[in-house]
Amino acid sequence: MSNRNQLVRDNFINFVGSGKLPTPSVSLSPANVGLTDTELVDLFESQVMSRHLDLQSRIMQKNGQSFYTIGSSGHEGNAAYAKAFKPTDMAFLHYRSGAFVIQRSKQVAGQTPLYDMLLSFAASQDDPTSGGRHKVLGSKALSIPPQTSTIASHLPKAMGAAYSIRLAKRLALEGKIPNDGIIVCNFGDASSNHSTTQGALNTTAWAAYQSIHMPIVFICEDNGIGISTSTPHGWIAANYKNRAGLNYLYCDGLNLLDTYQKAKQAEKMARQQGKPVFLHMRMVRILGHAGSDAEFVYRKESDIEATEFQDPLLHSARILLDNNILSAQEIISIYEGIESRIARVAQQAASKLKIETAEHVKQSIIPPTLDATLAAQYYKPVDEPERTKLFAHEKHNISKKQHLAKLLNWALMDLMAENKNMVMCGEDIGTKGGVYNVTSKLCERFGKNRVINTLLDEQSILGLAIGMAHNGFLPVPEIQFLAYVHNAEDQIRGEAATLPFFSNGQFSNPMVIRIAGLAYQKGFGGHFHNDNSFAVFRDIPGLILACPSNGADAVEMMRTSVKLAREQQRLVVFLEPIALYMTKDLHAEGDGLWMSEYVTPSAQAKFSKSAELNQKISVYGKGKNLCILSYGNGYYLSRQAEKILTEQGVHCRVIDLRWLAPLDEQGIIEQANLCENVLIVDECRQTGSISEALFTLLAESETTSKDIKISRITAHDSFIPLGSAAYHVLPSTTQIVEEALLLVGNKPKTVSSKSKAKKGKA
Ligand SMILES: Cc1ncc(C[n+]2csc(CCOP(=O)(O)OP(=O)(O)O)c2C)c(N)n1
Ligand SMILES: [Mg+2]
Repeated sequence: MSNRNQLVRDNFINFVGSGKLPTPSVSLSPANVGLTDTELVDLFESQVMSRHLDLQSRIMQKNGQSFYTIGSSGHEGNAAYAKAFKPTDMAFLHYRSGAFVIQRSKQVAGQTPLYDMLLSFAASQDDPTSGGRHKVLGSKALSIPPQTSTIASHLPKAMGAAYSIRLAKRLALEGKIPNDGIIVCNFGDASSNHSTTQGALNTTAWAAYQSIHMPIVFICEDNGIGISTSTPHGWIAANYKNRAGLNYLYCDGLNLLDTYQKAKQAEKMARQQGKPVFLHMRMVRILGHAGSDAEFVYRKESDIEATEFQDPLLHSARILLDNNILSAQEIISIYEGIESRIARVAQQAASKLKIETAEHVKQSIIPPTLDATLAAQYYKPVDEPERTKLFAHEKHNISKKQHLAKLLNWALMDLMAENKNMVMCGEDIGTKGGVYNVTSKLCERFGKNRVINTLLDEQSILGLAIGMAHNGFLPVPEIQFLAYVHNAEDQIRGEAATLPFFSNGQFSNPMVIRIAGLAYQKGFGGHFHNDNSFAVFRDIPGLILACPSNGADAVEMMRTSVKLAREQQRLVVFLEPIALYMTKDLHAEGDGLWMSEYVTPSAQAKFSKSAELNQKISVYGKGKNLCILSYGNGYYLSRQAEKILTEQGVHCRVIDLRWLAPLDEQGIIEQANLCENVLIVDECRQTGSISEALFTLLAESETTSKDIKISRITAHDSFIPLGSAAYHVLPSTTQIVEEALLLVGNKPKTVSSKSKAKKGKA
């Protein structure tokens, strides 16, 4: 043990032995706050366990047996509020919550928190939380979804989970969180400055301000510092004391009695009145930020010593002594007894198997398929009389061909009717029906509880969806434009996508995230409404990315996406090409070739059961001269090009990739192998676009025919300007024709050299 760790460990024994103990800031007795002597000793034991786990993790790290030493020292007071809440109150936790987890585990039979945490320090595959993938605090039995390292990113989902509790009741659904449950969510003082925290608190307060039931207790564990950066004195109180919609309480987190009392008050306010509480808790940080943190570089030794003297364990010892509950010797023997017990268990934990293969690491990237009965809990096909009512407003249109936006709207109408736990949320999706009418009439049919018009904050929209998914909903959030997902992408990348991985598949947050995007809007809107990059989704393990190019596919693919979420707990991003929403024609005005008839759910089910989970490419044409690989707008342009090429004697097949992650690799290679040439048409930027993956796939695959020539057309590495200038940086039908003719060896007839896009050749 390093000097400082040893010193903190020894100080406790010496100070308790000599009676040199810190002065309490409040004078309370256990009876005042409703705690018995035994309960107080029990809380103290949880604190000591948490402390010795921290010290042990550093011993293990020195021996090469542990790999993550951020601890809870100084924050052990969170044991007291763990006791104030029910173990079924879902808790989204800051990383300094060791004592909380230990205390909560005492409220649930059969728990072994010390062994479990030591297994996680040792990254053993027996670690019951993450299976050895990360040291995370979490437990299915304790209703604690594991949290990753990103500070503040758990607040939006905590807010969403809180909102979902009363929503479940209103919709008569049996949520995973009990109806009278509340949400507990703690975080640090420095984390409170993060925009993610601000967003989640603001959304909570915004809802509460309108008297919406938000049963949540946010606990700011204020130790006055974030790594090396001090929080201005008084900042947290000044900032949150008078915040509209939030109820501020303060407690001395070093004092178990004060903490328990205020936590009980907070609990009551949240549970009985459905009001959100901001519980500000004074803490200290002991043993530095983490094992590797050389605190003396940025703090004076006298400050460090003064902080160490405010050790919450010393404060607890004082309460036990002052109230004649334990003697100094009894306190010390609890301290030493727990220390040696943890050392023994640590040896056992360190000897347990680690993860030994890449396959094993990856096992929980994709969550397990849900038990069929559970998956069907809220699913029921809709009978014809009900559908007739549902579509009464469209009775004159329903049998006519329609464009993508309308068909998708109808598919959502049917899906909402079939899946009672499906809830949509997003900006302007309510009575307005969304910016492009895709959610038109849904709010009217299903009500404001199921089509939630949110405030303007993408992190909150996604957090709301994740939180609802934790409570058994099937959320379909909408991000209004692709460019606006980026300020919230961590909710998808760092939170939703990683949850099964870090929980060894025990937790999941299935959902379908609808995002309107891509370019070609006739020069309108400029870059942020024509964003042509989805690279941000392509490298997220386990995420499914769908992109339909036409209405018929949009209907089938949306049904598949919802089914993937409902039955396989999958996270799906559904990218909708805005420019094709209202497109009706393909080759000439009035030809109506880009419209389709609406296939009813029962008609689709008749095709075959597996067709519903079809994640394959689609193939148009049987030509062998050229295989065009594309998607979205690029596919639409390629279909135009195909007609021109056929007229010039070049016979094509045009592939719509449809599912951009994972790619239907086998289907792509099979089609490519049937042709002499392959042209990839990618409407996204050259760098980071899926054309890179397609080129690599064809180049790397041993099954790709050696004789195929491959070329690609992409957009320029540029943002999209307004007006006709947009088309200078985007692929066009003319370019596709030109490149195709060059590739197959025919001389191009119509070439527009100035709009030639970037391309690569194999
Ligand atoms: C989004 C994000 N930025 C930076 C970090 C690196 N980091 C980890 S902890 C921390 C300080 C957090 O301080 P505070 O919220 O006060 O919690 P404390 O460690 O004091 O309990 C920082 C900057 C991170 N984990 N996440
Ligand atoms: Mg702090």
